[in-house]
Amino acid sequence: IIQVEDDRTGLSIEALKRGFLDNLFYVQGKFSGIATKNDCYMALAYTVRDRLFKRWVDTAETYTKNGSRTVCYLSAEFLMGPHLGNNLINLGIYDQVKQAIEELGLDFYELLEQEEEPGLGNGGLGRLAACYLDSMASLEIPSLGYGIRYEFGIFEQKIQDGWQVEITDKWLRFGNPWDVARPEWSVEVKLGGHTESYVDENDRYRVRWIPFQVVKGIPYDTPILGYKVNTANTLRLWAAEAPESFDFEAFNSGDYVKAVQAKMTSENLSKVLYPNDNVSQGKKLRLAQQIFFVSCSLQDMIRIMKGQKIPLEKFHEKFVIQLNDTHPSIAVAELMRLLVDEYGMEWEQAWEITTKAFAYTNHTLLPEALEKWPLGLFGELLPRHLQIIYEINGRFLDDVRIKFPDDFDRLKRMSLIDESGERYIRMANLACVGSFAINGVAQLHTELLQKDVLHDFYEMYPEKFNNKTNGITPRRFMVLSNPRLCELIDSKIGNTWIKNLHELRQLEAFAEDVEFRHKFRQIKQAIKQDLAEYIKAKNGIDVDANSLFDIQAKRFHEYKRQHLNALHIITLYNRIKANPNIDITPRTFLFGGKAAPGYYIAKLTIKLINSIGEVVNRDPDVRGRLKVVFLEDYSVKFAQRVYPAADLSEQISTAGKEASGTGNMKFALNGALTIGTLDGANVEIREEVGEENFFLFGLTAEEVYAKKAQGYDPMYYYNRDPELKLAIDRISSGFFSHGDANLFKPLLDTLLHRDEYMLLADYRSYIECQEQVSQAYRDVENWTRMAILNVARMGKFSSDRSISDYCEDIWQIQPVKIELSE
Ligand code: 26M
Repeated sequence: IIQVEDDRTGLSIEALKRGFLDNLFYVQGKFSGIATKNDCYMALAYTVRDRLFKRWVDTAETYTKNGSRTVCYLSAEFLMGPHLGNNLINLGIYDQVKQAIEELGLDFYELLEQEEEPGLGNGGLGRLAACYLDSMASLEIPSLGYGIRYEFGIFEQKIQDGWQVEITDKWLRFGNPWDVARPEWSVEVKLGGHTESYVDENDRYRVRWIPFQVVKGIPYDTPILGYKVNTANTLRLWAAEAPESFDFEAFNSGDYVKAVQAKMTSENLSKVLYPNDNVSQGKKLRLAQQIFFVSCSLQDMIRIMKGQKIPLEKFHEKFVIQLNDTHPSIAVAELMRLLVDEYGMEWEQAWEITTKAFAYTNHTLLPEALEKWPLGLFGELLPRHLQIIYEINGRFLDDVRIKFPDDFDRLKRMSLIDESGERYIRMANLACVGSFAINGVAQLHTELLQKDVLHDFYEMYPEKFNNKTNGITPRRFMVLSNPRLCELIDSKIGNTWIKNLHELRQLEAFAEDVEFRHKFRQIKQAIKQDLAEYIKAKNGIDVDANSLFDIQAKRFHEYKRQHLNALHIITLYNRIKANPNIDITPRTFLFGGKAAPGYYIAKLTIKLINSIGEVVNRDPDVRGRLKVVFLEDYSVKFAQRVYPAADLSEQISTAGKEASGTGNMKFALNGALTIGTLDGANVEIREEVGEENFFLFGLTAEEVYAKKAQGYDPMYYYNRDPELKLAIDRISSGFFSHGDANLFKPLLDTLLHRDEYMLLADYRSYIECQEQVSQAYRDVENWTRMAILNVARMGKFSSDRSISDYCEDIWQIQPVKIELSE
């Protein structure tokens, strides 16, 4: 018999081509002659999607039949990045598909470029959630990601006259081939209104919530395929709509406009991602978004249990819910409400289940990022949850009193309600009380949580605390983004390192191999050349691919200290101006990242960097030895281009401020050396790669606190370090701002008079360390040796390792193998 491959599932070049042409015809409704690039991208996306569906359906069927224990990862953000390339990698058909597309006379890379990435996150926290989904699927862990299908994701960044300008991200404009709406699993979420008490038929005191508004949540499912396994888990994102039943009344009473308005208010809930990173503003719509996706998700879990005929009493056996920061922590109160009010469970039993179901990850030590909701606002939107929180709090404070008698200050600090002034609900306290596990995201971060931010909770529940150092997926951030380096690695140690990143250790031996070093260098060089061409095309700036590529790519925030990097650039520039013949190592300074639209100092820092670039890039004295380039609209897609091109990774946050960082890991894995402080995961990266392969500078977290306690005065450093003074005076003189001495004043004022993030204290140490970097870069062979050792020793930072640790220590969950049915 002749076996003919199916157009929907076949993996041969011919089947792939037929599948593509079929989808171009039936999905896009076009013939090749008039098909746009986007039509072709869509047809290709559907062709790949077709090949995922068998695995997706079989995975769902297996989990349903087995009633498998499942991790629910609740996150307000999932920063997934483009799906197409990643799915090709995980399916193991990248090369075949590339060939098929090329045989059709199309440019494969151009089609990959077409994808509008779902930018449904701000930065580290959202991207971590995406890496974890990849690892959970790759490790065959039954899991569901739950979040919000924002219509507008993180804004698109344009640079105009050196300033950031925000443009709405209309990522759904051309449709999304990767998700499937499941209106049949829609749920309703109540908002506002008031509560009433009543006595039920069994003489039990009950509460009923009469909402002001009901919003419908519609789930959209995206398959999350693991790497070279059959597991395809689900990312389920909720979109808000008005329920038909609700606008009926207004329609019938003839007030059509009012009815449509009510519809609009409902749809607002999933309209836009809040573009703040590491700061909470206490906006009502944000709280509404949180309860919306949390309630939808919990109701969905209950529906799944019913479908599998598992009694609700076993909720915590069926599901473990990981709270990605406090953003979904209202879930603690919402699960209590569902169990007690809607399913009539006794409080004690409901609390037992709830506190066995939740685990909480903290991602920040910054006080301004800790979520707290004004009590009034909270009660208006969630009157029933407010009562439940009071009840939880009363019982909790009784426990505190028993453990720590007569410690009134402690009670005030630990209360779920801040009553020191205007009253607030403290979401971190709710998350700590309602969870059985609490983790930080790097060793140092977890220690600081225990010592400081969550110290009282650590004393109350030491057994809940644990560390889970972050990780990144090597599939997206190596296999997909750096094929040339992967090919070299594979030629020496095979390709099983992709599933077990520790195997990269075998590369250590090749650090001493001249020929390997040469190839390693050639690859880095070629990638830098590509980026240089991109920069030439986009920014019109010539950059020298032989220069040291010094890159800082991350959100703009004062604690991340992009302006310290800027002070270094100015210092080098000043040295050249003082002595144009000075011998310096040529460098290209690249910056990428967005500032929160309302964060003035961060936006001014972007303007400063662009202004420095304007002067430095064209000053003939510089002779092209320094270039400063701002890379517009940094995104996951763009990040994949940037990491492989770096020689030097800037990880220069004030010690004690960056919880972990994950960009630091992506750079090092791609063979960049790090200049960094002892902050977040830098500490562990340095431990792994060896101190001789890491450029360390700056105060330690302890020294930062000690200095603050002594009464830190930035002027002390300004007055004593002539080079520092000169650098700052260059800015304040208006030299970089066409003579305008006022432009950067707000930035300089914070530096000279408060310097919350201690740039001036770390300046000299940073400059000296950068000099070591410049010297080291001149020793080409040794630099390459160090870079190879960085790659070889990054095994710990695979998100597979992080996820295995979560599974063992927190989730108590095992892999489930998926066999494909006939
Ligand atoms: C909160 C309230 C209202 C609107 C937005 C927010 C909000 C959004 C994102 C707050 C924080 C957000 O992200 C914080 C974040 O990305 N933290 C980073 O998490 C990474 C993953 O653990 C760490 O590596 C970074 O160090 C940490 O800064």
